[in-house]
Amino acid sequence: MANETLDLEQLIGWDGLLQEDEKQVRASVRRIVKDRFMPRIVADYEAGKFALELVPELAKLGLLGANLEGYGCAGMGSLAYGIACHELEMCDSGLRSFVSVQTSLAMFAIHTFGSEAQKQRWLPEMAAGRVLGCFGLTEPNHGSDPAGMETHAERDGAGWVLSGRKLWITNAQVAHVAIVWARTKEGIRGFIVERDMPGYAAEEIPHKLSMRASVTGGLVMDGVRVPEENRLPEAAGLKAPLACLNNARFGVAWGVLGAARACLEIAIKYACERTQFGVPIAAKQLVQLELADIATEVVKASLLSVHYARLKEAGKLHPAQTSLLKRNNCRIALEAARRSRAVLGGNGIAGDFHIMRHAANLESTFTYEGTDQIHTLSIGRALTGSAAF
Ligand code: TGC
Ligand code: FAD
Repeated sequence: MANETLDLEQLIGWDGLLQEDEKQVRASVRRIVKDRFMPRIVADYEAGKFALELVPELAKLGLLGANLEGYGCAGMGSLAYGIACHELEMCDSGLRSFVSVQTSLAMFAIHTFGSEAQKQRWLPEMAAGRVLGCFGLTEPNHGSDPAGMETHAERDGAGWVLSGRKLWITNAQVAHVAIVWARTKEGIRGFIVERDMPGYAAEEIPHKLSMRASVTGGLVMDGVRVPEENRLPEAAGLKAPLACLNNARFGVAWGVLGAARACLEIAIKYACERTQFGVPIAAKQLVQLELADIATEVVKASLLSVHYARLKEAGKLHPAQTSLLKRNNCRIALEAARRSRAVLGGNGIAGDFHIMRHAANLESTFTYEGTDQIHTLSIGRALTGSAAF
């Protein structure tokens, strides 16, 4: 008992919390991450490259559209999907982002707001990874406040003409289809824009210093003619894209705990091996304080995530609870990365030790899918009934 060690999974008590199918998802995603993604992530990150050629392997595991039913999707529960996001982000936030956007934003939008013909046409191909999607809500002048969007669509005979710009769009340059949100005379509507439609282009955002192993770009729509059959018929108003975001924010909240866990595990290993003043630094009380604080926050956040996942599975998770989870987990993950990095001293900034990469990525997770401040205000609105945006 005296010197028995417990790892983070044991501290959380995962095995008592997960059902058999959830443990299987954890094991299969962990394996592909270890065998296929981890060996290349340092080089990919430096090169600013996403491992596009491995997408079929993600699809084979049922990770694309994982939590959707039918149309070739795996129909996983929310907790299984959360665990998958957690394991992916143990490697890199960009890897989880790819799956999040394909699953929770692009496919979810079609699954929830699309016609039967749209679902039949796109979802099986997207689940197989043969068609990639992106989600265009943010614009150069409208991020936190998408209600002000300038992208607009005008009716033209049997179809629409779409013009405007979207910015900071994950998967933009690799997407075959973009879910584009645009203002119309009837209010905000969603469109499936295909990449070969004249007037549509995706542009790379150069010089990114975060999420370097993820594809991020801008969308340009210059009089793109989109047929009526590409409009999402069930999407009316801003609440449609915001409903997609609930789903995606849940995946981010689970994912960032994977990054936090990776950082903590690296810091523990390093502290046990690194000797200063004649003993491993792990034997120093101030180092143990760092590790204990990080572990405590990750354990608490994991337990909250499990509870909220069960509520989500029961259809009872309120958007304010999703805001609370996203905000809390992104905060503690960023703090975990910073404090873990310090445990490694100078080595903490070296790519081979991974933590600095996680820290840089986690800055993006703090901002995207609703900034920390926006979620603070969403919780505040839920508590007080007063919107302070
Ligand atoms: P507000 O008046 O509050 O709401 C308008 C309508 O929407 C409804 N609604 C929601 N519905 C479902 N889920 C939610 N979370 C909802 N929040 C609001 C609301 O009931 C209302 O419906 P109705 O029927 O009355 O019309 O809207 P607002 O303009 O005041 O804005 C509220 C605010 C600030 C919370 C919202 O604009 C917001 O969430 N802003 C943040 C924008 C954001 O998160 N953008 C993310 C872009 S996508 C992204 O970052 C992907 S990263 C991908 C990756 O790589 O992983
Ligand atoms: P702004 O809204 O201009 O905010 C700037 C600052 O002001 C923030 O700190 C913000 O919290 C603060 N602020 C704004 N309003 C208030 C307020 N009312 N009260 C207090 N503070 C406020 N978008 C997509 O649509 N699709 C994607 O796939 C996508 N992927 C992304 C990938 C990455 C790597 C990144 C970094 C972003 C991505 N985004 C995507 C965009 C992201 O959602 C936005 O960056 C985010 O919503 C914030 O918008 P903004 O950058 O315009 O910042």
